[in-house]
Amino acid sequence: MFTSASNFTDSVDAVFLYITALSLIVLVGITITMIYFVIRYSRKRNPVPTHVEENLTLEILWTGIPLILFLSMFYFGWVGYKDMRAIPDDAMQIKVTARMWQWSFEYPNGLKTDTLYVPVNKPVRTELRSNDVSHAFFIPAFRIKKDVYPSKLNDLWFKSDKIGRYDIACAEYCGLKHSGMYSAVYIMEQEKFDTWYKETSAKAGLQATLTAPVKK
Ligand SMILES: [Cu+2]
Repeated sequence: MFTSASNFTDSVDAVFLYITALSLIVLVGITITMIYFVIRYSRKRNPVPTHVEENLTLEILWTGIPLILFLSMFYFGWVGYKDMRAIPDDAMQIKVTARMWQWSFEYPNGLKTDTLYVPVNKPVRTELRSNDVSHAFFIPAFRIKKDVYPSKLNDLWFKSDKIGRYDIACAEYCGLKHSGMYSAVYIMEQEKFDTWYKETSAKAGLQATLTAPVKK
């Protein structure tokens, strides 16, 4: 589960583990306290009810501690999210188009593919558009996901240092064959990518350039 396949994997997994661990601690803590109270303050042991006065210290503590814990979850999530929004200027630009029920990718020179091929260790910025309904671009191994709308342009970036093939899924229910809306991203050695890009572009009658004007 915890394999590092992109620049975001470690931070997302860390936040995930942190939230799970904290939730478990809180769950166990509350359950133990509850069981203790049920036994300690049962009617059998306390036939006469006591009137309980307010306790300001206790109230501040049980408000303050959970607040700090929950805000810390937010903080770590926010830090990771900020990195996801800081798109490097030298990122390779790929236009991603979603439609029921497939993905298509367009390289800066106009080359179109149904599978994504990118070089290893290269930042990639994907521009996400939909031709019909709402979809979501999801690469589970990279821990990145973003909604894809017909009316609004979204973008997302990643960098992978692990050669391999990774699933691209649609993570927003988009109709009958939503569950089959898969593609893949291949992370390739730079030279292999260059060769692939040159050959595939040539077949499509295109020049193998990666320097089309950046549109933001
Ligand atoms: Cu979809």
